[in-house]
Amino acid sequence: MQEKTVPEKRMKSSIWMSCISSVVVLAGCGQSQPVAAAESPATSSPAVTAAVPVATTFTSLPTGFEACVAELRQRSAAAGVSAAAIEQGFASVRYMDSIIRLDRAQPEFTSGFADYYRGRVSADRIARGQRLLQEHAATFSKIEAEYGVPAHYLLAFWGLETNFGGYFGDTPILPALATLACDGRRAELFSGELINALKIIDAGEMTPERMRGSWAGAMGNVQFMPTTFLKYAVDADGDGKRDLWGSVPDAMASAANFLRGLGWQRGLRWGREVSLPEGFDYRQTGLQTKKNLVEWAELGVTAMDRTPLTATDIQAALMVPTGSQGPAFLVYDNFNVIMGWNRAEAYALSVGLLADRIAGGAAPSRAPVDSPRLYRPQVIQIQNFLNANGFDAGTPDGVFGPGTRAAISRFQHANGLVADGFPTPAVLHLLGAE
Ligand SMILES: [Ca+2]
Repeated sequence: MQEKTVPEKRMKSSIWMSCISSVVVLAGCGQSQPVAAAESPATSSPAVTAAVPVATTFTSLPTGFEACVAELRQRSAAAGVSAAAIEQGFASVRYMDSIIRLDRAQPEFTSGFADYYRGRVSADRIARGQRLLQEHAATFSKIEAEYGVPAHYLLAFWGLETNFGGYFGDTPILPALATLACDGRRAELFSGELINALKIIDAGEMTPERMRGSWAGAMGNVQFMPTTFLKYAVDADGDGKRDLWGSVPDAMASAANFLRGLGWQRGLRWGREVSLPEGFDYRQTGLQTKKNLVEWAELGVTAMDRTPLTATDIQAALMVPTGSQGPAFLVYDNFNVIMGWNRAEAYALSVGLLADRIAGGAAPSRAPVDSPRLYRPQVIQIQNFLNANGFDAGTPDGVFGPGTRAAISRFQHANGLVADGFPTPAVLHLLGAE
């Protein structure tokens, strides 16, 4: 079994991972909202990552929007933004109530991975990705040679972030970032993003009027935050500007440059579907458990056609996003790179699986299993039950995340059940939450 990026046309099946929990629907959310807000703690926008530090560190901002904005202007000047760009940029800044409402929205319920996957790795999206692969073949070929990231991955990010440029978000970025900076909860993060947005304007790479995107500040075809833009965006079409809105070569090369910066390993895949033996101990699933392929093979993990795994020291984690009845995946280092772009497991698996399909690979052999929609009060009830019975689920927050899943797995094991952490109706019954 090759671990290369070469698409596996022969692969009979493939599939999915373990995060019933990372798919959260925000109450009242409209368009390009974060796909998995509950597991993107830093901010809910996609291309924010801890790997990309904000430009400046601050103490707290004054309360009151006017005073806060005055302070932000001073800090922008201190950070080297020109007076002209400050005037131009702040002319549009106003308090946006709607941003705060979106930022404070609590996830109403947790949806399962099966729903998430079907919505994002659709036949239409695969076909469009394949057409765009042909259309921009020369561009992608140059990008892969330079950055080491194959076209099908870039297309998968592009497809998931904006449906290949179909929607960038129409929120004016500067007022949105100023509002979030002055809201206080993540003042440091968003102040830095605002200043970096002004630097982009100062450099003449975008105007305040055209600088629009998601409500949390993500911009363009691949939804970069301003800090990511400054650090990783590149001018690939040679017009002297880094245009992530209007230039496909710029957007795709920038995405590749970002992934390389996050540690993408040339020539390696994201992961693959695997087959697990009867009686497998599912407590070994989840990103926290890494073993090399030799060790996984010793545990009975095989390729889907039951041939042995390649005996290598490649490190991998095993994911069963919809439990023991759904598909299982071994994920490699490049999967962690995808998680560096967006910390939601469901997102990262969808990127990998969409990439495989765009490259001509088959769908996973086992379909993800549907799971019940879990509402916040119900999840809190489950978390309280687990905590009360010694299966530490952490602080009850109503979000079905990896901690809750792991606690359910321990509960299942203690009760002689398959410890896959998946909340089937039978498991919910035992947890007192049907
Ligand atoms: Ca350009």
